[in-house]
Amino acid sequence: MMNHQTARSNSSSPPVVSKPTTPPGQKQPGSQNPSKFMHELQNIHKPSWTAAALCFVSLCLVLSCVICVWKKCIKKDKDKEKEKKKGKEKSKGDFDTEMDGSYNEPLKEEIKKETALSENELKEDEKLGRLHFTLDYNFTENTLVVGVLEASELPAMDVGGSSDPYVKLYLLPDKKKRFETKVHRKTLEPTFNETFTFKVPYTEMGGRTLVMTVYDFDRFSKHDAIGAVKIPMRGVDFSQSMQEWRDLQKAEKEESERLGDICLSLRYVPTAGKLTVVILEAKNLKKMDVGGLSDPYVKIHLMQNGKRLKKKKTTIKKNTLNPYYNESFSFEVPCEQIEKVQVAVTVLDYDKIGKNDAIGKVLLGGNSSGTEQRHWSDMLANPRRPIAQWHSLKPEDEVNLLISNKK
Ligand SMILES: *[C@@H]1O[C@H](CO)[C@@H](O)[C@H](O)[C@H]1NC(C)=O
Ligand SMILES: *[C@@H]1O[C@H](CO)[C@@H](O)[C@H](O)[C@H]1NC(C)=O
Ligand SMILES: *[C@@H]1O[C@H](CO)[C@@H](O)[C@H](O)[C@H]1NC(C)=O
Ligand SMILES: *[C@@H]1O[C@H](CO)[C@@H](O)[C@H](O)[C@H]1NC(C)=O
Ligand SMILES: [Ca+2]
Repeated sequence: MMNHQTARSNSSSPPVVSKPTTPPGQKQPGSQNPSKFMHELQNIHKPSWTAAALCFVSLCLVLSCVICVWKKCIKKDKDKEKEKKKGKEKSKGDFDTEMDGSYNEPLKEEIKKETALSENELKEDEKLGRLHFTLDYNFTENTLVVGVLEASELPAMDVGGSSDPYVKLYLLPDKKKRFETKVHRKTLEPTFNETFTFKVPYTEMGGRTLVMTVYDFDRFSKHDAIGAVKIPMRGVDFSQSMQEWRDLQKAEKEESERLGDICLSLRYVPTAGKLTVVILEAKNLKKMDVGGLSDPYVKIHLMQNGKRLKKKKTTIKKNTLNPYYNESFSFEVPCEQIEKVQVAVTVLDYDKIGKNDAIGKVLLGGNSSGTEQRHWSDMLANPRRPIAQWHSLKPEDEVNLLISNKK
């Protein structure tokens, strides 16, 4: 915005300066006139000179007025153009949603939010940093390959003047297949250097939008979204690989389906070969019962190679979406095994009749991703000490897909 304005005023100022300089130099009266007439001539010329000067000053005034009005007109026109463009984008978005019937409602919501946000951005003009990434389409494998390289100039989200950034990415309208980079501690210039592949037929690429959101990791609260980059795939030329820096735009606070959050602590004592999981509490759980709140309880599975080794569960908390448990579970895991196991934590809604529905799930372990991996490695780095952390619940089938990939 700023550059735009300065550029405009620079280009329009030269005419104001250059025009006034031409008239004065030309009006030199001839010095060869007979001396008799000189006096009279000078008498006549004197008033005409002042008149000329007056003329000139008023001309300048008129000119500057004209320029002023002209500039305002141009600005209005440009604003109109901007609005027109925005309108076009809006209608394009609406068209998008009509293409994929099943995702109509959520997408429309999102587009509305997006346009509302972009209007806010114009006003606020916040600096959220930039993201460096690559895009490739592999025509033999039918995969979109996204390289998340690095971020730069990220804002500080923590009290200490730093952030703990990581990136989540998915390919709209499919929100189930999600990837996360590792968390990088206390940096505003993280180098991620990770690649992720989405299997999508080329014919479907036009309707997809890649969303990469940079988050600040926090152990004890919900992770803040720093900003996001959204790239509609229809505009990308896949005949060559693309590498680009993009400014992060303000991200929606809740980009995923809200299932709720769970707080648990992990503790490992290597000498005793004991892994302890304390389920502390959950909050903002998704409402599963039609006629009221949920009756949540938590199942904990110790897993290896996709197989369930042990199973434990908490008590059922009746009629609440914010249950408090503080229940502790221990597993025997020898030192040489700890790198090979995983802990799956599932929050379910108890139903007297029928099957209990899973509200959401998280998977912790060496091979888990993002914040879950962070929690696990913090536990291993601090033997004997319980380490508590909040996690956002993920859809059960998304986590199960992760588990089955590890078989
Ligand atoms: C596509 O993927 C295959 C297998 O990973 C690889 O051998 C090939 O070089 C890739 N092609 C391109 C254009 O990247
Ligand atoms: C990024 O990863 C590639 C392959 O893993 C490696 O060759 C390269 O040195 C890495 N770059 C940085 C800056 O870490
Ligand atoms: C949680 O449980 C532990 C062990 O049973 C107990 O010592 C602790 O006081 C409990 N914490 C709270 C906040 O209730
Ligand atoms: C972690 O992933 C690697 C490579 O995909 C695999 O060899 C290893 O068995 C996995 N470990 C666990 C605990 O799943
Ligand atoms: Ca943080």
